[in-house]
Amino acid sequence: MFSCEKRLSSGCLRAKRREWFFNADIRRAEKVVGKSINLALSHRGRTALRAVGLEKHIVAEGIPMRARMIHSLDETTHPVPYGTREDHFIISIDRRRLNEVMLTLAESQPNVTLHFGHKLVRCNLHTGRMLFQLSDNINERVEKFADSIIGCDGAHSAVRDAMLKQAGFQYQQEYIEHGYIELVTPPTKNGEYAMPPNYLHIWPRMTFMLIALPNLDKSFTTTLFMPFDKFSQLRSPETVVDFFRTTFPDALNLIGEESLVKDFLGTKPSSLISVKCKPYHFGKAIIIGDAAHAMVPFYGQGMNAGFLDCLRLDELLEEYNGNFERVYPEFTRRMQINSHAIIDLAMYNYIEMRYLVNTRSFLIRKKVDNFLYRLFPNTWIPLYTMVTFSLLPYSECMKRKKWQDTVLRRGVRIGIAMVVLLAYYRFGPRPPVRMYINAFKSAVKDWFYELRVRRFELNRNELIGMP
Ligand code: EGO
Repeated sequence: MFSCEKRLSSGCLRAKRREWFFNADIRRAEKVVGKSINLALSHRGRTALRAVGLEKHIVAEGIPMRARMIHSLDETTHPVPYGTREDHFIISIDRRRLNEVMLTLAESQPNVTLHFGHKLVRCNLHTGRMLFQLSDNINERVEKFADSIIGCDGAHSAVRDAMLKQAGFQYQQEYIEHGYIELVTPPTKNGEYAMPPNYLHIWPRMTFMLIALPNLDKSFTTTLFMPFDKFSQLRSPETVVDFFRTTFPDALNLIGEESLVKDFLGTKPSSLISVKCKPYHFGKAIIIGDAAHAMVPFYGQGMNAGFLDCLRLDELLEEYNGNFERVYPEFTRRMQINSHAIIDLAMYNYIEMRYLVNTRSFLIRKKVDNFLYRLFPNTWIPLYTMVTFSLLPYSECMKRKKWQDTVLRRGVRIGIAMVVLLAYYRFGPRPPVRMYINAFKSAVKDWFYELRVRRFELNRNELIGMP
């Protein structure tokens, strides 16, 4: 999706003509391949939708998920609430519906034109020239000129490709070893949800992760994350069913063997890519959303971060009276560290979730987090809660999490030291008490010194620019 801005009367943003170009019209697509069917909408995404008057509409078409439902290997389930407040829920929303609503609103704007079947093949960031290939006729090319180009054309952005050739553009991408496929958990024979609907269902199994999000038609979209290696090992109906029987027994019952085998062997697993780059603008062009910061899906923030880009860009355009030359660098300046932070957080989750040894460790982590949150609701906000239910910049969420970790570590060490000290005082030889006190004092001093060093190193690492 690209916007080409044409100033009709300079200065006034509303009067500006905006043209948007799309590869395809998702509303008319048979099936959207290689993209997940549902998306998790949370506070950041909702805030952006609210700004364009779409929040109520979209929320009404989504399904609230108020807790995770953890599925253990022994087929027991454990709900863990997302928060303490009534409004602490995330929303499962259908990608196609979401696009329908947004496209229909965009189309109704007098200054907006949508062009479908236009695939960007080349663009000049400095002249604003864009060359499109038409899907109706592959040999036909269309040329357009714009005052400004907004590239929100996804993880494999063509606008970003043009930036790659610019001196000073930093770029880093990573394909992770996991791929994913989507399976369907159909409604029961009575036409009811096969599992409780208002949950994000998670089957944590170390390197294999299964999640299920509810749909309005009473089915669940069930996504399996697994290393590509493993996908290529499971090539026959028997091995697939066996794998599910030993790894996700309850899910196998709900999906059904026949449909599992059909979906599993009939679809090629999609890959997951993480992209960091800097800056987000060159000449007349800027990139936002996945084009600027594609991330792995293990935080459920990709769409939310993209929508927030739109809101922040719009606010800046307002603030600088539509002056792109000033808006674009400012956008990069403000968004960069936060985009990088959520990319890292998503990647940490990918690693962290894999190394959770079993469902129990997952549960314990979540329960300890929630417990501390109840105890200190203003100071000890779990990372997931900050990221999902607040507008605190992603980099701030990360900083607070680091602080929590340090406090926790310090607390544990002081606790251990106290116990050792008391035991020694009680059972050990008995030199003067003052010696113990001095030893304790210098130990505390050492810890604080170590903390300062670590904080300095953290900051220094953050300062060394690129990712
Ligand atoms: C310890 C345990 C530390 C996406 C668990 C961190 C992500 C991470 C992919 C869930 C929820 C929306 C999602 C939680 C953690 C969507 C999400 C979470 C997945 C996978 C996902 C949670 C679509 C990480 N949010 N989340 O806490 O419930 O915790 F499981 Cl594979």
